[in-house]
Amino acid sequence: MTRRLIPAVALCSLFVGSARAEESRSIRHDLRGIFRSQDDKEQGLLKQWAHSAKASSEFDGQGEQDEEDWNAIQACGKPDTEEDGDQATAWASMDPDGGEEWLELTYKHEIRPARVRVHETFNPGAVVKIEGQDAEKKWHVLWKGKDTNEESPGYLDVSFDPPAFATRVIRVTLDTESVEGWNEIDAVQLIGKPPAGTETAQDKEEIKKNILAMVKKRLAEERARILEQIGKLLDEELSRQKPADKPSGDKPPAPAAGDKKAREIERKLAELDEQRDELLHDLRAIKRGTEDAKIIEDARKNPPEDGQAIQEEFQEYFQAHTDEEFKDSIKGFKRLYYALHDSDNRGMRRFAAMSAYNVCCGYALSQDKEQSLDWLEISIKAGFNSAQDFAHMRQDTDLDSLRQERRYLKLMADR
Ligand SMILES: [Ca+2]
Ligand SMILES: [Ca+2]
Repeated sequence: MTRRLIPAVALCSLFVGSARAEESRSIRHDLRGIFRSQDDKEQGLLKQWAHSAKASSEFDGQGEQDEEDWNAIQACGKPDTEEDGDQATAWASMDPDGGEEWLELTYKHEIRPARVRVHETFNPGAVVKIEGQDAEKKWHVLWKGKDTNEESPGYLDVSFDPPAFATRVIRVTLDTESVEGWNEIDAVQLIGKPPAGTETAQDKEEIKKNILAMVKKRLAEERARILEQIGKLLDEELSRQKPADKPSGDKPPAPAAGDKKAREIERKLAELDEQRDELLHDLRAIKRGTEDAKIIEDARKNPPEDGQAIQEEFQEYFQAHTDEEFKDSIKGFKRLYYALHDSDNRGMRRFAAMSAYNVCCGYALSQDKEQSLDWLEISIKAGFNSAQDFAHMRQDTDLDSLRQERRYLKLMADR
């Protein structure tokens, strides 16, 4: 639930307040597209080709062929029979019209089947039933009916309501007498939902990563497009200006107009930089929420018990920081920050702000400037912002790598 809500809500808010309402709308529209395709993938329906198979009978070839020709194993993997006909890369039963025959397929991942696609490559139309096997090895009918596929190669493609059980094994039954000649099957795709609760944290991380990557790409494109537009506007303006300047040829050219233009463009560029910073800022906040999820949960479930415990933890993480064990110190200080930052107690909030500042230092010394600046901002917002605190930041050698950064200078301005 949250995995869809968090990015969707946060990303929509990214564009609120932007002066470029039209463009925001278009970006939002594209983002919705991105989310929809991501949703399909999520709901989606895992698609698999079989990795092993057996059958009621197999055409044994007569003499010279490869042993595996026409065997059930030929129905494993992706389709590899591209032309209609009696091809050894598809499964064929022993007899062409020997009554009921079945092909049993096993897949790598257990899913709740929702759709099956049978790639038929010779005399199609003989499939009459598709079943799934439950945990007790009982067969349940998933689909039963008339195979309406008339194309070869072609697919019998059937969808149905997923059963309650998940399975890796399905069985395709054919009435080989119903369609004359060998009824050959090249491959069978099983499509279905992974059973609830089997998605791993890694899957979620992967999904989030994909969304962020797509959004970042989209934002970069958008920015390039806006810059290009401004460039064009600039060209237009400048070419329009020349004839206007000529009549007043006696006088020195009026620098005021040009200056004004240049200033206007500089202002627009600064505005774009500002917007970009805001967007990246929000994106990093989303990412941070995911990356720190475990720490946040730990802080919520097992917060330090009392002032004494806080002091001790703080000391421990500070020691790690001094020992340049930044991974540990960052994790620890984040834990304290998340545990204490919304406390009612001022003293506790002070610890939270100092912890956030120490996270910033840890990142700065690990050469992660972006995260460091994020945490500097967090610490300032959390209350690490007295005149004394700012004096400390200016002198703290931990932050030396940040001194020339635009965001740093901005945070320090007017302090
Ligand atoms: Ca037949
Ligand atoms: Ca095949």
